[in-house]
Amino acid sequence: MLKNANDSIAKLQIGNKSILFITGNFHKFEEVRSILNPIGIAVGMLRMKGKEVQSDHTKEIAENSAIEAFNRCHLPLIVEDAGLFIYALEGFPGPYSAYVYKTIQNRGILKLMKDTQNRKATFHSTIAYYNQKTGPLLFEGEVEGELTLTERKGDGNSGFGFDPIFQPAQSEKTFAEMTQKEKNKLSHRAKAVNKFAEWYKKQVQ
Ligand code: ITT
Repeated sequence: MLKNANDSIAKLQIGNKSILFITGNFHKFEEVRSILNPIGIAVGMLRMKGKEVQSDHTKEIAENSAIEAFNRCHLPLIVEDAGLFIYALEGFPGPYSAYVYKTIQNRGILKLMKDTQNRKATFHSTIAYYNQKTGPLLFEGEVEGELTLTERKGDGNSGFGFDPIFQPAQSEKTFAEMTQKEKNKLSHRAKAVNKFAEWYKKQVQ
């Protein structure tokens, strides 16, 4: 498996602005790729499931995942840890977002929030970059918003995960009602990726 991955990586490293995104989530990869590719940073997706540390902070999870992934593939890479933090639920599901989405999904979240007036929530993203020289470097992004009363997908990109129930503060639409371009103007992930890109472009001229 790693041999095949290395073959594709060799093809990817045509210029020196190329990195791997270690993720099993193709939606996340697409969002990140659509920001990095147009500014000349090639990014390849590698699914490589490692051990994820338990922590309340996306920072710690992303940093540890980057170290673990680098120890296995020895190539410049990014990983991202993201989560939805709901105020009225003391930050739940936060670092447990993937598990909660898989088990109770959006319907379950809306049920938990039934009769709750305070619908404020924050999406948080930490991108961790790792290469031999720099070690782990962290870039963060956040977006404030509200949970909707029902799932709303519209004819946007339909999004993924909690997108149909999250409406950012600066918008009338949920993330799922937006095109990818619209989501990338506001999202936690786009903010973290843009910070990373700004730093990365200065390193690799
Ligand atoms: P990795 O392989 O990259 O870890 P993942 O899907 O487990 O993929 P995260 O741990 O970063 O990704 O995110 C946890 C969950 O939070 C994710 O599965 C979604 O359900 C939800 N989530 C994260 N970012 C989201 C976004 O932009 N829109 C909607 N839901 C999101």
